[in-house]
Amino acid sequence: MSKPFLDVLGGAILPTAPIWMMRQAGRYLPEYRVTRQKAGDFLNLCYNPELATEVSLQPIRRYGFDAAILFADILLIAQALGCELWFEEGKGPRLSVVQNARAINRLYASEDVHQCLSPIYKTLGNLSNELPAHVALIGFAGAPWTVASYMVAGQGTHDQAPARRMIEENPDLFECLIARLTDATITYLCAQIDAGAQVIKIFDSWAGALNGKNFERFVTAPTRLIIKALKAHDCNIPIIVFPRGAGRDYHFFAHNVGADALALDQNIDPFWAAQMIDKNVVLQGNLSPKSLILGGSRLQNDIARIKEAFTGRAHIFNLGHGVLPQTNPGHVRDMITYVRQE
Ligand code: 1CP
Repeated sequence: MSKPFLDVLGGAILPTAPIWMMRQAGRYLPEYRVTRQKAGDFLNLCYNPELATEVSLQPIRRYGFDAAILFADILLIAQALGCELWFEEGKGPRLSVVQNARAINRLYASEDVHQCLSPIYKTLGNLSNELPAHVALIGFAGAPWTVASYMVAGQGTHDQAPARRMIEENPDLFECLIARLTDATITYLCAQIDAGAQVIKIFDSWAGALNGKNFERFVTAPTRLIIKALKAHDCNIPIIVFPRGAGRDYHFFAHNVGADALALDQNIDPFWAAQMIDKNVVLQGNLSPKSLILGGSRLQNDIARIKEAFTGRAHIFNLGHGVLPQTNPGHVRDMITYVRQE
């Protein structure tokens, strides 16, 4: 059976775009909250293949999305490299900081990440067996820059100032950290492909915090290396990149890194993207998560504008960023109806 999501990634233009949502398995769903409670905490949920499979399947069962995404987190790789990682309720991730050569040298070798991450591969194997035939399976990782920015700060920040300071003070040392993450991410993503991931998405959620030479060196170059290695591992694996906030750097990014598809954040005008971005690049996005919270005519109008902009292009419907916990699950159903209405 064909999978519309994979067909579009191969360049097909369908009458209605395939749909999934960033963070579609998450706290806006009551069934997710029940399973998360059963797991005890978020990390236990990520490392429990049975429960992680269950939460990935929940939005597929409820809404019939065209793709399921592995349930995990971009920061697990830091833990697999030997950093401490925990999630503070209501506050977000916390990590032991990596800010000097000693801390970088202490990180484990790439091949050793499997020891920590093997439950993730098991989740992908379960999902491959359990997903309906028309639904594609997405594996993912954070891009080295975004993951490094959390490792240097020890937590999320609004402006990535600690990592940017490290770049200013010691760019070569920062590059060592990026190189270690690039290697580990390649190892991790190749194993995800072997375990059943049919598409890989690389989240560079903080790409917008760098520009110019630093954007090329720490955002574009490592992602290009990762994609080259993944294509060498499996020449058919489609790759989606998400350089959130990259603004005008969006324009050539997919081409510069060799990606098949570009996920657009909600600050990119869809008409600009449709016109400026090479037709060979599949576009994904880019409804604002706030529009999904508001619902009603705002939601309907925003979706109509996205559909109009991407008419005649290979397009995957998605949000510009993750679905927010306060989202009404009914609005998600409305979104799907509006997208599929011809
Ligand atoms: O309390 C909970 O249940 C935890 C909330 C949560 C969830 C559901 C976190 C904490 N991570 C996740 C899962 C997750 N994270 C997925 C798989 C589920 C799905 O998409 O359906 C994915 C792909 C991610 C990716 C992720 N984690 C990103 C990149 C995408 C983005 O949102 O920009 C980032 C930056 C993270 C870090 C992270 N993990 C969790 C939080 C709250 C954050 C952001 C922290 C911060 O910057 O303050």
